[in-house]
Amino acid sequence: MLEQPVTLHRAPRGEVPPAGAQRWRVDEVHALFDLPFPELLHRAQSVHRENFDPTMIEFATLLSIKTGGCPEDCSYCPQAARYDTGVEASKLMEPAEVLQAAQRAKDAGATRFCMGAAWRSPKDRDVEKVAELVATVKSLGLETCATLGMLDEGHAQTLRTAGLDYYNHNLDSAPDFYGDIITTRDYQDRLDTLERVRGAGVKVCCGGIVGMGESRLQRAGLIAQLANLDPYPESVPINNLVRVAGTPLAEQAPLDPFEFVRTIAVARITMPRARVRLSAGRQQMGDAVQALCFLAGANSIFYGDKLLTTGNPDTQADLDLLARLGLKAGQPEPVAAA
Ligand code: SAM
Ligand code: DTB
Ligand code: SF4
Repeated sequence: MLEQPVTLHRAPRGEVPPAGAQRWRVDEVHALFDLPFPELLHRAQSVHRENFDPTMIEFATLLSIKTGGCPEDCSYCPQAARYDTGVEASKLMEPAEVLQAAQRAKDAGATRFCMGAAWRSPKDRDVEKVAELVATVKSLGLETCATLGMLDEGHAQTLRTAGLDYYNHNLDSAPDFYGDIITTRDYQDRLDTLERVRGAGVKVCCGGIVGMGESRLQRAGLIAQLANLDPYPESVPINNLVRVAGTPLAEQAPLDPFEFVRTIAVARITMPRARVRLSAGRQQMGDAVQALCFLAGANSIFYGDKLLTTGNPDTQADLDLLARLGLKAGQPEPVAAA
């Protein structure tokens, strides 16, 4: 029998956790990352089964409703105006075009539709227009999600009223690595937006990117931040860096794929009832690694031939992969607590 030194769900020394919150210390999360691979996967799969039908995978389709020309300096991002990536800036899409794309996504089997805009933060009139898009997409019976940058007071409420189910705003990295990646806004700005989203009654979709040159301890730091949000996000996208020519991270050495799988497993263990999404980077990943991610507790993917500006596996390849693995597309809902 292996020694099992990792204690789950402990409060930080000397602190009483708020009611309902499960506090994770970074060293506890790091200890999960350090477990032998089969042990980590076994734990993650057990947690997954306790909380979800482990054969059900969410299909979320992305649409870039406003591409490129962004004033921010996120080192990974092809849409930052300051990097020469070949992405052309475009205006906000018209409702009829978005409706068509959402209908196509629905017909192809998606249940969630996420609209992304390359803004630092939207203006009031942008939010009004996106609210119209949200209502249009919602009328098709799809779950709606938007990612528009930082939100002001009132913006989240307007979107909620229009029918927004989720707002995506990622923490992206551990706090102590963040400054190496982005300088034009800080970690606290992100936390503030997440609080406004929560406050408006919109569900939170929040995750990060791995493979940007961070250490394992910093990956643990990112997961601890996410897991300690109170409550933790309903939806957690884990992105593997897509290395885009022209961005400062274009030449970053790829992350060991098993380390990506470990990140998914640790997210599942620390956020047992979240939808954990195997997000950007699938096109570069291979089927076997994706299968390991599902085993590690991923129960959502971005589905559609494109992410925002970069590629994603063809829809048919994903349908084939699910069939080969005996998985089914649907909306994973946490099972009732025993
Ligand atoms: N502009 C808004 C913002 O930054 O919040 C919304 C769109 S932004 C493209 C959404 C997320 O996409 C980022 O927070 C980041 O996690 C992810 N992302 C962007 N470029 C990526 C890349 N090259 N590889 C992996 N994930 C990426
Ligand atoms: C998220 O966490 N990943 C998505 C979505 N939320 C908006 C975006 C991935 C973008 C990958 C690079 C691109 O296609 O531009
Ligand atoms: Fe702009 Fe968002 Fe890209 Fe950062 S991640 S450069 S804010 S589009």
